[in-house]
Amino acid sequence: MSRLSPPSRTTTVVRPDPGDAVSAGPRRLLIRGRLHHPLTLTVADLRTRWRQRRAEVVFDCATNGPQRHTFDGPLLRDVMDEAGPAFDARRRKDRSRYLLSVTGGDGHRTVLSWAELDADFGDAPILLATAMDACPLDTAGSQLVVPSDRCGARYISAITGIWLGTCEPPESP
Ligand SMILES: Nc1nc2c(c(=O)[nH]1)N[C@H]1C(S)=C(S)[C@@H](COP(=O)(O)O)O[C@H]1N2
Ligand SMILES: [Mo]
Repeated sequence: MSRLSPPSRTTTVVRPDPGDAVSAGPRRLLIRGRLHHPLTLTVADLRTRWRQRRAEVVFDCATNGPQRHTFDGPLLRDVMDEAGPAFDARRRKDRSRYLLSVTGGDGHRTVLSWAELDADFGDAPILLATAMDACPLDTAGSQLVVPSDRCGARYISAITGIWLGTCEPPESP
């Protein structure tokens, strides 16, 4: 059988995949939800618009064992502050109701509570990495860094979105 296929009479339209770094340029992450200023950011934005921190971390992976990495990037809290969470910032109880959902390019998703990063509560130095082991993440996309976690599951890579909001339990079972 010939490996050459006859010219196709139908036209196939190939749409660029918005998550495809090649066709869409540098990866962008969308910060949306209950915010006054939703943001669309590249890794270069994360590097140039906020002060960079460094975290030397070790986390355990169920399949690959212990992983040791050095990450650079801004505090997630600093980036979220610019997005302007729509809570009453003066009221700790209001802030404590909020959560963040972070999604990776493959759909892997995790949640954080706002209180984990809030300086009046957990004050965890959670980063949106712009480099891992001195290698820039511009093409791969930013990675969530949760230094206080023993396990690696929340180190979401190739972040495409962060949502901030509240989640109310159903009224009754
Ligand atoms: N997008 C995405 N990020 C992810 C995962 C995943 O499946 N998808 N796995 C997590 C898990 S289980 C671990 S242990 C770390 C592992 O990171 P590494 O294997 O790249 O060192 O990435 C985390 N980040
Ligand atoms: Mo893992």
